[in-house]
Amino acid sequence: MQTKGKFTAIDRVYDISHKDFVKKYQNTGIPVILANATKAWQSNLMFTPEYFRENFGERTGAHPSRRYTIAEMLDLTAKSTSENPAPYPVKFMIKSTLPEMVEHMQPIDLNFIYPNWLKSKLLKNKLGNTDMDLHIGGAGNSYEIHKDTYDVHAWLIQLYGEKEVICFPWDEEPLMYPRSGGLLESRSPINFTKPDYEKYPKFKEATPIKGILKAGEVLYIPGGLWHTTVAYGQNISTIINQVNESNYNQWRRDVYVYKAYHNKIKGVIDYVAANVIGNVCRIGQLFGARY
Ligand SMILES: O=C(O)CCC(=O)C(=O)O
Ligand SMILES: [Fe+2]
Repeated sequence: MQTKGKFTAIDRVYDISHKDFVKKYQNTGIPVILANATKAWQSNLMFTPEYFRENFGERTGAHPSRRYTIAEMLDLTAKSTSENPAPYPVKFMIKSTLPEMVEHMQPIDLNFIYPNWLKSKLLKNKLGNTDMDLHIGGAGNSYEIHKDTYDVHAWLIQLYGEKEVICFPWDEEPLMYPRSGGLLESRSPINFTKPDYEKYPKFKEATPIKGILKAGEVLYIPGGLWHTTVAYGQNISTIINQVNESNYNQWRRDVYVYKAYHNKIKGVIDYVAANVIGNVCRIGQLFGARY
């Protein structure tokens, strides 16, 4: 099943070199589904609900309302419906809360997510999330329409089940009615599955680019692109963020804009830090460092 209406399909590629990916998708800002990408992992389809329940059932993740355990989320998403959806997203942080998973996700960059300056030790998890959010969803769950904080590139890795992924063309930002004020500028008030066209009439003109992301597949979402997801059944996914030369200028600008909204001085300090980090990574790369 898919949301209805006119749309273009997201490219799905089965075999592409890193070089061609960079040329065709990363440097041009086009989203793409890499259908074979998790084959780089030895057991790419091992991350089932049973695996999570047996190994991490009692570990917890955050939702604005309260914390939930993995076992609770597996129960809630198994019986989730569009009328009565499970809470979503509840964020489980893989590296800090489920670190045992990481050894089964090698190479973590899937031989595609590099260079990634967020890996630089200088960042220490600041100025962009370097942990990996794990999301357990169910039928009726939809993420808010948004673009990612700091314009990072995002790699949405589908570990189990499937969900619909929806991106919007670059020039359609005004049709998303971005909220205002710091980070909120990257969030839309529109409910994708039940849009209020009276309140947000321009959203009718949006022309989504969509696809169904299946277990083992990976969606590349270029930084700054508005997107959302819709689930029709139980599914589990994770996200890796990336910054490199291709989105560095946008990332640096956002670091300033978002921080300065709350505190001008903090904005300037972080902007200077972003400059130092960018130049260190750039020079490191010239000398052969692999981020
Ligand atoms: O997993 C999803 O539903 C979407 C996640 C996403 O876009 C994000 O975490 O920024
Ligand atoms: Fe996102």
